[in-house]
Parts: sequence; C-alpha cells; structure tokens
Amino acid sequence: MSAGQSSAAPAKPFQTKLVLLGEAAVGKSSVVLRFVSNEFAENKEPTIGAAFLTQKCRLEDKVIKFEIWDTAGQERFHSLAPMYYRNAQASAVIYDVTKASSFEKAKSWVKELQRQANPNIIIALVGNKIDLLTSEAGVESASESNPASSEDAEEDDEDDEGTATATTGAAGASGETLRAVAKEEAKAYAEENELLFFETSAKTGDGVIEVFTEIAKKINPQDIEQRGAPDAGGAAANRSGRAQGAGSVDIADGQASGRQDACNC
Ligand SMILES: Nc1nc2c(ncn2[C@@H]2O[C@H](COP(=O)(O)OP(=O)(O)O)[C@@H](O)[C@H]2O)c(=O)[nH]1
Ligand SMILES: [Mg+2]
Repeated sequence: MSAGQSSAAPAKPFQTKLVLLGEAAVGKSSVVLRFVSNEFAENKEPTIGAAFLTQKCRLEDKVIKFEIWDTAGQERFHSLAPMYYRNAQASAVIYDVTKASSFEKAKSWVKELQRQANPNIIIALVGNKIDLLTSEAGVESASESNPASSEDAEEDDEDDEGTATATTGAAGASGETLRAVAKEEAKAYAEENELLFFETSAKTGDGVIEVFTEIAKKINPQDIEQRGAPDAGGAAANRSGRAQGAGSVDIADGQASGRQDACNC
C-alpha cells in the first residue's frame, strides 16, 4: 500500500530477533526464503543447525529489520533451540496443515517458549502448505501416494518416529481432505494462548508476508531498545560460517532493499 516510499523511510530500523521453530520439513526454511527472496525451492535440503537471514519490513510508522534464525527441526538439534529463542522478540512456530503430528509439535514449542523465552515474546502460529489443500498437485500426490511420506523421506528425521503421519489423504481424495489440522481448531488454540495465527503456502506465497507484517506491527520499539545483546552467536549457523552474531551479517539485505513488496512496504 505504501510501495515506493523506501527513500522516505525513517532513518533507524529496529532490529528484531525472530526465531523459526517447528518440526522438520514443515516448511520453515521455505517460508523464510519466500519472505526474504520471494523464491521457492521444490526440494529444499534440510537445515543443519540453523541459518541466519535478514529482511526489512517497512510499516507506516517504523522499519523493522528482522534478524531471522531458521532452526533445524530435527530432534537432535532441539537442545540448541534455547540459544536461538533466548532474547528473541518474536517467534514463528510452523506446522504443516496436512500433518497432525506437526501441529502437536508446534504446541510443544509454544509451551516451551511460554515457559522459557522472553515473557513478552510475540508468537505467531503458522499452518503452512495450504496449497496442498487446493492444488492439482495436492490431489495428484494424494492419489499417487501418501503426500506426507515424500516429505518424510526427505527430512531424514528421527523425530517423526512413532508419530508417523495423521494425514487423511487417500486415493482420489479432493485437496481439502488432505487437511489434517482444522483451521478452527488451530485458531482457537492460538486465541487461547494469545498467539497470532496464519495459514500460509511458501510455495504460492499465500499469507507469508502477512505473518511478518503482523509480527512487525506488534513489535514495540521500546522493548527492543532495552534488550540485551543477542546471544545466538551463530556457532551452529550453516551459512558458510558467515553468521557471527545476530546483527553483524546481512546476507539477504541486498535482495531486501531491492524489494518493495516485502511486508507491504
Ligand atoms: N507444497 C508445498 N511444499 C512445501 C511448502 N513449504 C515447503 N514445502 C516443501 O516441504 C519440504 C520441506 O521444506 P523446508 O523448507 O526444508 O522445511 P523445514 O525443514 O521446516 O525448513 C521441501 O521439499 C519444500 O519444497 C509449501 O508451502 N507447499
Ligand atoms: Mg529448514
């Protein structure tokens, strides 16, 4: 809506540490790639440790510079998570709308954040992959095989053991029957827990900008100015060792500054 105002932006962006959490293969890296570069990769390699990206979000009254820690969802990396969510002002907890176990995992991340993260942390609950509910591809993959199984194969992930898939997709199913997490249920859970709630598709881009825009709107610059130094030192970051401390690296800023559409800026 305010596209084209970049040169008239307020001078100082507020740096905001945001952490992405969720089960492996729900689309965390894809959501952030869509937000930062407006791209989608069909076969994304799993994140190891964590990746660091930045993107600016220009609102009418402020500019937020997101420092995004995209964590690995595998259980073996769980113990690293506090390093990323500690001192974070915001978190996006992502699940896959076609996989019930990923919603349960999202709820457990929310609980952990409520107990252990900054008490003022803004949490967004995000149901990703809604394109599978409507697209031809979703219907096709449902009739060929269980769509969740192809994701499982890719994620090479021990945390799915025993939870397998609760996907309801069946041969000849329509897209909507692939849905394993009811929107109303997730929304009600989000309301109870005072979370922002969105459904997205990193593949089509549906809803992705909104997640970050709504988080940006809720960010209180005073909170940010009072925070301590970020402590996720980036030891586990897998971006060619470039992430040496949140705020010191700006991998994506080149793209960010060239894009006016991110965050409705
Ligand atoms: N159809 C569809 N596939 C997606 C979407 N987001 C991610 N994927 C695919 O799901 C797989 C896992 O994505 P990735 O971003 O690596 O998940 P992460 O482990 O949570 O970071 C990849 O094959 C992606 O291409 C989406 O919105 N729709
Ligand atoms: Mg990833």
